[in-house]
Amino acid sequence: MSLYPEEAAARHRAAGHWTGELLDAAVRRHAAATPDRIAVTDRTQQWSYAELDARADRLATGLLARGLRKGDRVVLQLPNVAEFFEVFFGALRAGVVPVMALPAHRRAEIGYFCAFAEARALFVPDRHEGFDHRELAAEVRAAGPQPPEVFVVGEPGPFTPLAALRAPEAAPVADPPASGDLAFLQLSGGSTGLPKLIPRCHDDYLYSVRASAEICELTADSVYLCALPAAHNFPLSSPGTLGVFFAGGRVVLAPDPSPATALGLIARERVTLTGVVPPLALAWASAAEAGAYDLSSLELLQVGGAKLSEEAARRLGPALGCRLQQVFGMAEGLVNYTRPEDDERTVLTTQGRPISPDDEVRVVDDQDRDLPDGALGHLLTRGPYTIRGYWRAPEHNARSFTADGFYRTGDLVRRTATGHLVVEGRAKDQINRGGEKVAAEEVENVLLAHPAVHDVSVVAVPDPYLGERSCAYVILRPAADRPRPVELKAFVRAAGLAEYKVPDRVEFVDAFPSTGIGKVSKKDLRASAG
Ligand code: AMP
Ligand code: DBH
Repeated sequence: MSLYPEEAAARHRAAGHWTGELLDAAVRRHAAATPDRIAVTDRTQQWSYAELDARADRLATGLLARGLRKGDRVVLQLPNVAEFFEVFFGALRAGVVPVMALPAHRRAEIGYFCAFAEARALFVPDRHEGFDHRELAAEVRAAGPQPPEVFVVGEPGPFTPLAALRAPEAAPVADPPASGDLAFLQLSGGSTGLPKLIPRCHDDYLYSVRASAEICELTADSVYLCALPAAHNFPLSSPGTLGVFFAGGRVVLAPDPSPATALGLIARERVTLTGVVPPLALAWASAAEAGAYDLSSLELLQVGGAKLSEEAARRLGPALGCRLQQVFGMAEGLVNYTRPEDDERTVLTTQGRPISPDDEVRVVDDQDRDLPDGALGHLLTRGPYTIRGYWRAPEHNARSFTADGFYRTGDLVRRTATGHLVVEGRAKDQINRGGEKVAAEEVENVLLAHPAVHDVSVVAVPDPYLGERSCAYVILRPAADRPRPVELKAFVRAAGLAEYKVPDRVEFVDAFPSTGIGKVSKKDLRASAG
């Protein structure tokens, strides 16, 4: 099944955007040309391109030997360890499709991904940040009708160690994937009750990675610090780890993004670029201003995932002694960058312009009528690396895409005369908690199941550190004893949702403000937060 209309695919090939190569082709190339160059460094390991390439091949062979087939899905929940890329590339080479879960996900998310994607396998660490992922895997297995086989990086407990999946010798893949095939399923921050899966193919993703590497001027001397979770679209592809592998550079994996760890790694590993979300950038800036870190190798700090204020933007370059780049992207596709040639004002006050000359950007009013530059409107986009639909979600797709295939991003933007975009807000029902997206409906659905809750509305409230935090406005059932806010938070946690989705605040109200047509007015709720 093709992910793009044939006419569009042919155009992207003719333009040279889609090359027919697989996403990991560069790893194989570098392994042949410069086998001993280091590809990836984590807390305890250092793998050359030859080693990464060989491990990926052995893992692909191992997956097929276990009976997995091209097109089968697996859920990948690994933190920033070198094995993340062994499994990711190994799966891609076998044509097995990883679902890119985050380490912060818990029973609700992982269980849903496994069930919805009919996953054959689940990859987890033993423990990460004090949490035992083997226990999570056991709960997921107990809940589903077709439990995935669990592979563990580290102490396997009752499950299979990753080492057992590595074939002793790599064998050629009999039925290799094609560049237009589904390569992996990326996650959407979402605005609906259940998270959406984003089907990306080799052609579209590789184009975004390759073009990003060019825009960011990556070379074989680039050293990228991956401080955000490796599975996230920003550090994976903008240009991220895949961009660095494409250029033949080195990826340094930070076990956590704290200033001490990250700035220490930048100094020790002579990191040249990294990408972070705004609150993290500011925490690093404070630590750099206070501490004695040698950050002289750092050339570029990328900031994206949530809006960076002009005031914060002004601080970052001087504090970290490097150039700033704003990145406004989405796992569905479109990515915007400020460029090295942009003037200072543009870098400080816009979220960049699209990667590709063939990215189509429309800014429209509520009736989908195009607006002139400078006007605030809904951002719609279509292009050589923006999906045409979520995976297995026809009803949702009818709402999220126009009839002619533009993705409705849910972002409210202005376009400048130079084609740069300024993100001014959001129309989608989501909280952007410092780059971590929370779908209001997902949290509302959980709270509605609480016996004392009659109705609930989860909205974003401004926060000086994260930009936004979440607040749940709750109407109680008439006879209910008023639960304490911590009890409702614990209820969300107990339902198995990731910690970042637990409402930061809970407020009890008698009624919700309503819009003219009787819908809850989240705008008025947000305004009442104070
Ligand atoms: P997702 O669809 O989950 O990949 O999240 C992408 C969304 O993150 C975008 O649609 C924006 O709402 C938000 N976003 C990403 N980068 C930026 C940025 N630089 N400024 C403002 N919002 C951003
Ligand atoms: O927030 C995002 O999803 C994001 C931000 C910057 C992204 O997907 C990207 C760059 O590619």
